[in-house]
Amino acid sequence: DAHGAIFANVSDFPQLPAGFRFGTSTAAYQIEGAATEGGRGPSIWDTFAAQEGRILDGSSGEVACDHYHRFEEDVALMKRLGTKDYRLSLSWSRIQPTGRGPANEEGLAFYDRLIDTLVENGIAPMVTLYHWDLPQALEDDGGWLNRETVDCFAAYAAIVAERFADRVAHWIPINEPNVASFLGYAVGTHAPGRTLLFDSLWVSHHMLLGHGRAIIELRRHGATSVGCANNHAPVWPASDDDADVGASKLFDALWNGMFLEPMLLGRYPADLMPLLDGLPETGDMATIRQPLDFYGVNYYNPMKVAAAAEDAEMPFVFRDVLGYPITDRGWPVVPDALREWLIMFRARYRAALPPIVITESGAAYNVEPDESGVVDDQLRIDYLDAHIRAVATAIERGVDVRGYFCWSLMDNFEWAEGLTQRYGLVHVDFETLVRTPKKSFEWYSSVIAAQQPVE
Ligand code: BGP
Repeated sequence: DAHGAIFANVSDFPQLPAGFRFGTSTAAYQIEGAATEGGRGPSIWDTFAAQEGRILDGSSGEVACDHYHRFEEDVALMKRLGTKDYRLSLSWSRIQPTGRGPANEEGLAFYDRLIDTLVENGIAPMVTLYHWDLPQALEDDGGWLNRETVDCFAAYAAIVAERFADRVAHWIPINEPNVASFLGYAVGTHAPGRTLLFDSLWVSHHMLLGHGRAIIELRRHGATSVGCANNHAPVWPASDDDADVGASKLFDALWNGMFLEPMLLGRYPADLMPLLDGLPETGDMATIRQPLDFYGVNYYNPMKVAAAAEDAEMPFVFRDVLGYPITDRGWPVVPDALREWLIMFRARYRAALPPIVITESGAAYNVEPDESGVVDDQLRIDYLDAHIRAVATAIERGVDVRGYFCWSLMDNFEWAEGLTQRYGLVHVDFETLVRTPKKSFEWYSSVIAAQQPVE
C-alpha cells in the first residue's frame, strides 16, 4: 500500500508553535449558491458554467452547497470542528452587481450576518476579495485585460473594508492570480474561457496591480493584517536535457516567480523580461510591492515540465509526476515537496518574506457515506497528516509558518470539475444538501484539540 508510509497517528502528532492557526478554506462561488438572490449580479463563472461542455458534469454554482441559506449550520460545523479561523471569499457581484457603482445593501447585509455569526462563535474570518468570480459586466468591457478593472477592484476593496474591517482582521485581495490568469485567460479551461496564451501576461500584470491597489484601500479603511494567497507548485524538469531544464525554468518563472517577485521584491523575474515587452508601466511595481503581514501559500502538488515541440503554441508541456500515490483528481501526493518548497522559499527570500500561512492544502477523495452513514476517508486523513507534518518539519528548520487552512470545509463546486471532486472534511449530498462530517473531520478536530492552548 503506497499510503502505508504516511499513515496517520494522532497520538504522536507534532505540537505546532503556540498560536498556530488551524482553519478551513472555501470560496463564494463554490459554496454559496443563491446565484440570482439578494440582488446578486452575474459573474463570469455563471456565464462560463452555462456554456456547453465547459464543466465536466454540466453542473454550476447556481445552488452549490446552498451556503447562502445554510451558513448558520456551516458555522456550527466549524465550531464543532474546533477551528478558530476560517477563510472565505466575498462575491463581488453580490456587493456590486455590475462591478461598479454603489454597493448593494442586501449583499453587504448577507456578509454582515455571516461575519457576525463567525465572530459570535469565536471564529476569526480571513476574507478573500476575489476568488475568480468577476462581475460579468466588467468582463464585457475587457475583464482583467482592461486596466480599468483595476480601478474598479480598488473601489470594491474600499467598500468592503469600510464595512467589515471592524470585525475582520485578515484580508487577501486575490486568490491565486497565476491560476486565474493562466487557466482563465491563457488556456481557457476556467472562466472567462479565453485562449490568449502569452498575451494573457497583461492579465497577470493587472491582477498584480489590483493586489497592490486593493491593499492600499484595505489599509486606508482599517484593515490590520493583509496578505496574499498564491498557488505555488515546485516545478521539476522531466529530464536532465537542457531543453527540458530550460522549459521547466521558464514555467517556474511564469507560475511562481511572476507573482511572488513583484509582491516581495517589486520586480519581474529576469527570465521573463523577453516576454514582457512593454510591461510594466512606470510606477506599477512600487504599487504592487506593498508590505505584507503574511504570505499565503496554496499548495497541492509539484509539476513536471518538458520542452514542447518547436511548432507548439507554448514552449512547455506537462508530464505526469510518477512514483507517488495520486488523489482522485489525479494529482500526485508529495508532502516532501511542500517541506522543500517552504525551506527553499525562506532561504531565497529571507528578509523580504513575511510569516507564511498555508492558505489552502487538501485533496480530492470521492468517498460516499456507507450504509451506516459513515464517510471513511482515511486517504484524506493520511494526506492532511503528512502535509501538516511537512509544515511542522519546515518550522523546525526555521521557516516561520503561522497557520494551515484545509481545502476545504465541505465538498463544493470544484470549477471545471463541477461536483465530481470532493475535497471536504464534511460530505455534502448535492441532491438533499445534507451535510455529513467525515472521518477526516473527527481526525482534524482531534489534532486541533491535542495542540497546546495559547497561554
Ligand atoms: C485551488 C483553488 C480552490 C480549489 C482547489 C482545488 O486552485 O483556489 O478554489 O478549487 O484549487 O482544485 P480543483 O477545483 O481544480 O480540483
